[in-house]
Amino acid sequence: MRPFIPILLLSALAQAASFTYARKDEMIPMRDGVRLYTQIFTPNESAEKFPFVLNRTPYGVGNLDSARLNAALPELASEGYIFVFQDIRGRFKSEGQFVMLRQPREPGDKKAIDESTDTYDTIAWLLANVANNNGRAGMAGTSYGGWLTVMGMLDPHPALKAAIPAASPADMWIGDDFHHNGAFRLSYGFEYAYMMESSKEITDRSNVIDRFDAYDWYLHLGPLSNVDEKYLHYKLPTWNDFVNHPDYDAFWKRQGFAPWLNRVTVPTLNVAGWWDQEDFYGPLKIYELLEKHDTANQNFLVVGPWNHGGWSRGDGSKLGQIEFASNTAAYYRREVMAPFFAYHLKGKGKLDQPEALTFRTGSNHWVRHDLWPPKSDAKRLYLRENGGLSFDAPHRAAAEPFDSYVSDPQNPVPYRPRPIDVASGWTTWLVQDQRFVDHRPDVLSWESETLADDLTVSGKISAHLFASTSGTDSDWIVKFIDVYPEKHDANAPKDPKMSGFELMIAGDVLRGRFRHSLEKPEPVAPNAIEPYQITFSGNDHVFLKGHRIMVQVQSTWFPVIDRNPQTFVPNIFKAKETDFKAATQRIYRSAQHASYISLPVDSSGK
Ligand code: PG9
Repeated sequence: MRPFIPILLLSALAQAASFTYARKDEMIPMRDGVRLYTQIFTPNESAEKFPFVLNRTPYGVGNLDSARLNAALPELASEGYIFVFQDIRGRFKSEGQFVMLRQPREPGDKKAIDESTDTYDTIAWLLANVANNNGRAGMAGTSYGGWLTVMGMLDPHPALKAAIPAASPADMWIGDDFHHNGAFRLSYGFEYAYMMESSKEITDRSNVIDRFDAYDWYLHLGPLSNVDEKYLHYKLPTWNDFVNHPDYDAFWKRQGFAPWLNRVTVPTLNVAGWWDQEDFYGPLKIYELLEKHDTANQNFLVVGPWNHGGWSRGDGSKLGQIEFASNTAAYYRREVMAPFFAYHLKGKGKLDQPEALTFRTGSNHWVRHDLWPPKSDAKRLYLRENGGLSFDAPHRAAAEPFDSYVSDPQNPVPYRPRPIDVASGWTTWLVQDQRFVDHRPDVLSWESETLADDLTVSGKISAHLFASTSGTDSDWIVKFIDVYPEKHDANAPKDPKMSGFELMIAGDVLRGRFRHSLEKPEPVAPNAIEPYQITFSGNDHVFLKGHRIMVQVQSTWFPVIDRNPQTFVPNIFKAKETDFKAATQRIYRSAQHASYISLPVDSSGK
């Protein structure tokens, strides 16, 4: 896990600096008297007036100097900005109290503070107290910093003229760091709460995770109630929130952005990575919510082949073993991010920003869209007999065909190969070759014939299962996979080590108890056939000629997702050891109950 990007944007590509920067540290007062620690870097040998670029963080602003700033942010530093880095309330050197993703204040409450008012007050202070500013400010940040950027946009200071929120979470219960469709992201949620709330700074999680294989550690932990009993002792606010809010209640809804993003206040460039292991739902959702109100065409989307923060460091030519044939991250920083700020903050250049710019994986090129998701034809890919996948629907038959497996919470499917080292592997697990579980008896796979032509999928893929469980609750995990050709095939990969590689293009979990309502979980009747649907956030991918398509279904993904006891209990955080039971799962593939994947097929030939 690498849950934080300590500064705004990190880049390995230092380029010649054209400015040196003088640093000044300030304690900036907020409207309630709390003072926030802020480092301000001003270009020091120019008469020109500069805009601010503000980055606010809970991870500590660090200790930059001019040379390191130039090396870390070459594309912006060489242009000349006044860079401002700030510790948010209650973190590191700032005063006040930290609240995890502090909920936005009630509209109209003039006395309340939130991250939006702290941003406003900071910008007001900067304008009044920093010489040579041009009266404009931009904001940028990744993940928590992206979320803080969106908060700054809610009720913005009039000087805020552009925002680049990257990988901002939008809803921690539906699709970002802490839960996915109601299933708890155990390893992330536990470790993050521990690291962030044990002290004002970051606490090392290896203080608690004392086995090298985190899979083993979490399995030995047993039911989630042991987290408080053995380690946290009811002292961490975020863990207490997890336990006290197991369903999609007012707490999670209020923390999510949906009610607040009801106008586009500043030009906004939303940035996301296809293989972001933390917050991929968020940026696409924020773009979608803002887009409904974007009458002045100021809301844009960029998605590249990146993991969490991958746009901000390195060249982006490769992720894990997957190669992209160009320097995608460097391209984004140079051709998209830098011109966006230069145009809006300095009035420089022309803006050539399409509505959505996505890197089409598989064929490896950038595509400009007028609309996201683009118009497409929904095509159904059916789960068929003998582990087949086909665009032809199953025929009607007297018996109900299905495939079956036993899901055992005592032996959950690992989400990445063991040993799961908390210090490495997290950032690339989504591009891990899925062959490591392919033949487990509790992971079912269906595979298409070899594709005779390229198949382009652009937009939202969704999985539609008809399934039953012998238990009374169950998780359904669906992985949608691009299978590379074998080494002797006509279209064999150039690198023989990639032969037969199983690359996950989309994967997610649905906790069965929430199939009808996210607010009110319901038990499942044992062995009853029920429909389950997972809608993935988005893709732009070409399954190349010679490749095959695979779907995998399983019911555990451990420890990234906590174990469903498979026996319905009102609150899984309070389940007992004896509630965890093996269950027999069936995935149906009859004409009456045809399980399929819906694909947004793009035949435009872009
Ligand atoms: N994914 C991290 C996070 C964001 C917001 C809340 C909790 C965690 C991060 O990288 O900042």
